[in-house]
Amino acid sequence: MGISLRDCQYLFRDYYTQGKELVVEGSQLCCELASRYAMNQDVNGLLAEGGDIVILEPAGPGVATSDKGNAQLMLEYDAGLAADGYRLVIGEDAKLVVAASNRRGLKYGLDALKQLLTVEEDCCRLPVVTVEDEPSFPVRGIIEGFYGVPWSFADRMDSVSYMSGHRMNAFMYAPKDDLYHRKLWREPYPDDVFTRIHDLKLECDKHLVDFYYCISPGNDLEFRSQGDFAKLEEKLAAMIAIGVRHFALLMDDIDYVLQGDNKQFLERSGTAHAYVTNRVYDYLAGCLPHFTLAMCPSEYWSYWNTEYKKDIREQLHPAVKVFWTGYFVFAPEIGRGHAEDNYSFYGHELWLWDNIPVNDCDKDRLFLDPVRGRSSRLGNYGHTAVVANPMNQWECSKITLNTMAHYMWNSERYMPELSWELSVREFAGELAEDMMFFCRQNLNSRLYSGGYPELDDALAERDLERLDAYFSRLEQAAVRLGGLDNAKFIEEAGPWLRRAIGDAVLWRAVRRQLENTPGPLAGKDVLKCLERCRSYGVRLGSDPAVRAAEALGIELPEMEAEIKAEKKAETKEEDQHV
Ligand code: 14T
Repeated sequence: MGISLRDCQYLFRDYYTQGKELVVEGSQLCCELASRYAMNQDVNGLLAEGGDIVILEPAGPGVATSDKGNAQLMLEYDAGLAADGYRLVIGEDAKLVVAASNRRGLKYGLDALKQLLTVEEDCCRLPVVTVEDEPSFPVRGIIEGFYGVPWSFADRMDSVSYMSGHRMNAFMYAPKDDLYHRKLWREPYPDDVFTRIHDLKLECDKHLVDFYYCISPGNDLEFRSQGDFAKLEEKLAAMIAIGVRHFALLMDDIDYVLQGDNKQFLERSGTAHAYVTNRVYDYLAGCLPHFTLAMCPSEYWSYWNTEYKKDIREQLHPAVKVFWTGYFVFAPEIGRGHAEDNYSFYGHELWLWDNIPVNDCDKDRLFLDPVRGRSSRLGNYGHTAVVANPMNQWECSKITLNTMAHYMWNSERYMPELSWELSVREFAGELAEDMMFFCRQNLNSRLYSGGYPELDDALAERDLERLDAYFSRLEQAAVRLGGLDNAKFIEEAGPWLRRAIGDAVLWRAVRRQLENTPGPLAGKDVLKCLERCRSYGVRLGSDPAVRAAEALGIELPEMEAEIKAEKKAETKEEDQHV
């Protein structure tokens, strides 16, 4: 099925069409390449393998190919276009033009062509259209910056190709619990880990995603120690050697009050953080003609002015970008006021480290809702990057991340509910309705959330029939999603899917108790189902069965007490057997 006009108007910034269609014969779009510039080398490398589009490259200068295409493709350099932006023209005469000012723009233009293409048995259909598109933020992507078990390299590889397919261009490597990133920042990576980082960097190159190496030396750096700087430089040099050109120095979540010699030497932490960052900047400048450096200040979460920010503003090299998360780490809203203020306090380009959908503080929860509450114009208030800090569960992070990708590309047009719908549809295909129901039970507790209306209303009215319907719907969704053709999702979301089913089972026990033995004390059956629910170690955001039981007057034991009570009962039973 082709993409709808509504979706085109949402996903592409300017979409000019008079509703005409181009139909060419053949079950593939075979494009004869009619131009070739330096940045067009390896044009086929720009297309995902095995797609419906083939580009026939000329055999050599002035030599025509023997193959005949069913369309002509012009790839043009247009300096007037923004980085990563493109213009795609699909003409009635089967002449296609993709113009861009960099290779990534060409790729996005060809991706757009692919999205617009409908292939039938014997023909290809394309809208006759001009698309003019460019991003709201030059840097868009993921910062793997959470606590807890870092992603596997397989996750990271997949995230890179996912990003490239969703117009994101940055992967920032900063897992808090990679020992060599933070705790043992002085130590070089062991060979086997380093080889995998190298492979990841190569994967980034292949997908036109910039790899950022981030390091967090702030916990115990001795600012006057030449030895410490040598260690830091050694770490960076190893990355430079494998082609890394983008870096960040992270000073978040450390005790940043200077002590001892550090205090003697630099007096204030803002000065100290500007000092170390500037030294890293100078080191990189001595090694590389082009590079990017960002820093995360310790005060990354506040929106008021401080001496720390003043020191950074006045002393940090102007080319260094400064991360922040919006106010209070998990920002429900990032509006114009806070954005403009913090930009003026830091006085450097701001990079939004958006703590969505990260769940490292809520390990028993999944967050599956769209990003909401970010000003549509952060780009006008000093922001040149937006990166998402995802969940430990990479596959499950795709739902929120896809909505963020829409925001990153076109924040002015961003619509959370529509993005959510598109994201869920892409993720779950035919099971989109079940997936959406499941997502609606797992909202980000730290952000705006409208609550759980399907459940909350029925609970408020103590409407048993509606509750019955809710729990059957939940169970049905969880069972069907267990059959989704996505092993990674089943593995990651498994505990939550099982818990959803457990909640439905618990609800039925509650229902039986209400009918047979009314009274506030939870019966054996209810306790058993509750224990099973708790054994998964996770819960849905809506927490439906527990809330339903409690709303209907059944007292459920706290976890500890319940375990004790159960243990007692078990020993009794065993005693009886003896
Ligand atoms: F640097 C930052 F921008 C940042 O967000 N740092 C950490 C980050 O690694 C973590 O994943 C994220 C979410 O937990 O928040 C920061 O760490 C915190 C923040 C807290 F408010 C750790 C504990 C907190 F209480």
